[in-house]
Amino acid sequence: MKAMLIVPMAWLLAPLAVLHAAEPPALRPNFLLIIADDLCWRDLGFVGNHEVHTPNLDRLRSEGMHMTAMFTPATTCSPSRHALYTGLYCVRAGAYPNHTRAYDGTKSMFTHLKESGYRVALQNKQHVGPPSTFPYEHIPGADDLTKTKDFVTRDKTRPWLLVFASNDPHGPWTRGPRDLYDPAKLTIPPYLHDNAVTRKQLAVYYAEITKLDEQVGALMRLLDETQQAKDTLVMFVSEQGSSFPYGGKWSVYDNGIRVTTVIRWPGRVKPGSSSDALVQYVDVPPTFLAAAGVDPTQIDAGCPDANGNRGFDGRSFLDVLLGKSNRFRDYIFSQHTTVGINGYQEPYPMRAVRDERYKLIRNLAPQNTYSIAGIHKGEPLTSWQADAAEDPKLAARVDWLFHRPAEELYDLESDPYEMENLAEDKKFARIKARLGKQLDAWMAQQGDEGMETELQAKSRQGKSDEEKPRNKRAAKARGKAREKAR
Ligand SMILES: [Ca+2]
Repeated sequence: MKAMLIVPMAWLLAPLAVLHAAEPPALRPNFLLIIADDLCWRDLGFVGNHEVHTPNLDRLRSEGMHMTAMFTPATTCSPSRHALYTGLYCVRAGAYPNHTRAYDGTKSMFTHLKESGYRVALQNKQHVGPPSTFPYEHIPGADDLTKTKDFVTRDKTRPWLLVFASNDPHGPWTRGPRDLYDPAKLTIPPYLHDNAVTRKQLAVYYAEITKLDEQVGALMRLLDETQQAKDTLVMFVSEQGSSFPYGGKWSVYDNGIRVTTVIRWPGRVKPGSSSDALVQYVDVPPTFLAAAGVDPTQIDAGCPDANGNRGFDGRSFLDVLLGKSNRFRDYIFSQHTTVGINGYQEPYPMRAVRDERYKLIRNLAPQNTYSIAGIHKGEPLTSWQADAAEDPKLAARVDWLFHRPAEELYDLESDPYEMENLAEDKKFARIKARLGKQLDAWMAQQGDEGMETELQAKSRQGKSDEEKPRNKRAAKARGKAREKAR
């Protein structure tokens, strides 16, 4: 009977604790953020792809909230993760090409939660820098949870943040139970060209999604075993699109930037609930801080925007999670930087803004050819090109991968695969102008100069200045050690 009384009290007290950030809430949750790698948001059982076996993710979804309109502001691994961890859009933080790093001094949710008493760790895939921006303890590998268990049980007096960054289903697709998927029997999504090569690749991609699902199952068992499930907010994100042509990665189409998101938080988030509120990765750190009783509006993100504002670009969507609201953003934004990507030939910068229904894309160098190693070379594209010799519709679809107009406008409601460009249709001129104004304002706030910014991308790759002296010191120490050994 006593326990029955305590539970409703916790419900009442916790939101108050969030409002009065100075007073720590009675119970601060642990955070387990699980990140897939190159998983198109559509390719999960509970999202509607019933050919992909994801029993553990299906269960997680039934125990939490499915957020159907989360978006990443970038469409490759490294800038997506920087935005997800820092709460800052990519250009402002300096982390906009692939294999990038934030400006020195930028802070992340690892910094902020650590400062408020959390223990913080990241398991497996990193792809962020500089190290001082991301002060986590690194746990290598994704398949062995021995060190994970040690981390989550080591100190019961302090809550923890663990980011579990899987490598699955990032290509090459070599892992997972392939026997589950017969290429001949698969349904080919309408945005892919159906041939034997596509089928074979889709089967091994699906197997690797099931591998990811097994990792999720193991993590959930670990929380159960260590009796931390009820105290832990679990968030799963699909990261960004798959590496199939039109699978979305390296593009700002919805397949690339839309993110399947599930949040389980026992006692706080209603099991089996859904929200279609527009949210972005940059909103995740403020939300975690709010859930931990820290006021995210008082945070110094460590890196100013073009107006000198030092707060997050994102805001807390805690009210959406708690079922108090289903409206959040009016617009989401994304960018893609080609310079510095493996095998890129010419700059091909993209910018996009989307509301609930429409998306405007600007390709800032439409006179160039978009060509990178990932989608424009090798299979399945070579087989698509061969088939296109006798299929004009497919030929046009293949050509679109390389050449796009300066502007693209889509009605996502009637055209969810973004195949009918309305940018030149006068009926949509007002919608295009409204979205264009939002995009201009976002780029200005970010200090994004379009092509200029694209051309500076390489200066945002590699090691930071902060790391270089450390390397020099290490090299000097190694030299001394060698001398001594002689
Ligand atoms: Ca990725």
